[in-house]
Amino acid sequence: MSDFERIPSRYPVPAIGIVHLGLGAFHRAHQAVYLERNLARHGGGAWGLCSANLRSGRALVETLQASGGRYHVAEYRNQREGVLREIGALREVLYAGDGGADREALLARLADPEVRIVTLTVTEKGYCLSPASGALRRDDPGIVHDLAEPRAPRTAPGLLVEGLRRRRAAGIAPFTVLCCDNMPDNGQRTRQAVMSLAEAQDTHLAAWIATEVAFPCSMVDRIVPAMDEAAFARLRDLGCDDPAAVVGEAFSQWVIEDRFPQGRPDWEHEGVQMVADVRPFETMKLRLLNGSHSLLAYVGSLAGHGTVAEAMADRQLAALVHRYMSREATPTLDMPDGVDLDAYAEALVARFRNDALQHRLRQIAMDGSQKLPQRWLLGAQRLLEQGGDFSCTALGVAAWIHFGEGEGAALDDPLRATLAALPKGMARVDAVLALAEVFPPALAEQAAFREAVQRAHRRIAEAGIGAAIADLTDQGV
Ligand code: NAI
Ligand code: CS2
Repeated sequence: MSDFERIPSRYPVPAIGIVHLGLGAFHRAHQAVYLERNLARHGGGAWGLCSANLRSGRALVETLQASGGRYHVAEYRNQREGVLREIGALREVLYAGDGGADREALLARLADPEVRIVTLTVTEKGYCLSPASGALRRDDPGIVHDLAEPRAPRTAPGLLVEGLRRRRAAGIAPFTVLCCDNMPDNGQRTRQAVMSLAEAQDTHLAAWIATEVAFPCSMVDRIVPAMDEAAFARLRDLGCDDPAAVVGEAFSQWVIEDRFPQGRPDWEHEGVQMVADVRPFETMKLRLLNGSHSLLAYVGSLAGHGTVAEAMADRQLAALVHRYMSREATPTLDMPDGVDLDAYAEALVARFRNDALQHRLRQIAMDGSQKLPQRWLLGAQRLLEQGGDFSCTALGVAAWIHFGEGEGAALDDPLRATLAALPKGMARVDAVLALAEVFPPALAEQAAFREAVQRAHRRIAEAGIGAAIADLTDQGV
């Protein structure tokens, strides 16, 4: 017997004050939910959403256009309890891919003076930045296009630049750019992409952006697995037959740097934390939550598991995560007074064990080249400096290398072609570590790091992933 609180969306149609790029599952289950609750409390208001997909998800856009932007979010506390929330915050839904008509509508919306914030969840690869350095990848096909045709951009950075150019030309104040992707210093990385593109086309525009546009950082957190048929079936059991619905955990957190010159919703009342410096919260989450997620994704996949909850039910993997959290992530964090990292880690373990969510390891394994720097490698550099242990991180990197070799050309990663061309077997380790856009040379050239990854890779090849895990967990944690 399930016990779900049902919350309808009932308030006067709000004005559109925010444009979102990247209408994916997480946007629908996180930012849109905070805005829904804010709009409901205000009885409408100025912060309605125009949300757009730029390159995929046309069918979802058409589904939401047919429903007037309405869809449902199921927030699972456990298998039987939660909240089923109707979302009415999406006032406009656009598909700007394939050079469609919606791209001009999106650009017009970006130039609308009523729009004062642009948020993004376009995945780590959507910013066209080198994961290790944060520099714009000028060889990215989308960037090549946008440099040649800046008035008809395809990439998220290109759309931001053209929207800002139109506002400047019309004497309209800029919008604030709020990145909601899992990147370190995500506001500054977004700024880096925008500035690099703007400088290439108009130094006066670039100078205006540099002085007038705010790019606050944010830490975002809610586990939102990709939908599958089983998830839709469980929603139908709740009486919710909605092809645009998403599911997530009950937990949700949003920590935002409070820099919004053109104003923002008073979303603190919905639990958003407005702070001066997001970085400690962002690093904590990226290394403890996301670093553990990626460890489970690669080691757990090699061990034959399919979901996070299944992997955490494996005693050895749970012990590996505990060792990684306590010995390798936590020692690299500098937190403000009052933050209890042990309690945060314990809460993460409980969240990972939530079997109401079918969070597939393969989804987390996606785009590893874009994720590992902020989840493991920056921490490993810190551990090396302080003489710390990084055995779990080395095992994770070795497992990622084995996982990628096994996937071959089917690897879901922007560097799939580069990785597929690398040698197989032991020679692959040095070749992968030599990828400077993923592994900072300062780390890859450290013999202690390189040899630890080589040892772990060899152990997996010769004795199997179970033995490699046991080497670390049977030592006790
Ligand atoms: P999703 O697959 O449902 O949506 C991905 C979105 O990114 C889609 O709108 C897609 O069109 C867009 N996209 C992908 N590649 C792009 C590119 N190169 N340029 C422009 N747009 C691109 O994935 P989901 O769950 O919405 O996650 C998206 C991002 O949200 C993640 O990469 C992460 O940064 C962040 N996030 C996700 C969480 C989750 O549990 N799903 C939790 C916290 C953050
Ligand atoms: C996951 C994240 O897919 C992944 O890489 O680690 O999307 C994770 O679910 C979120 O960051 C949780 O907030």
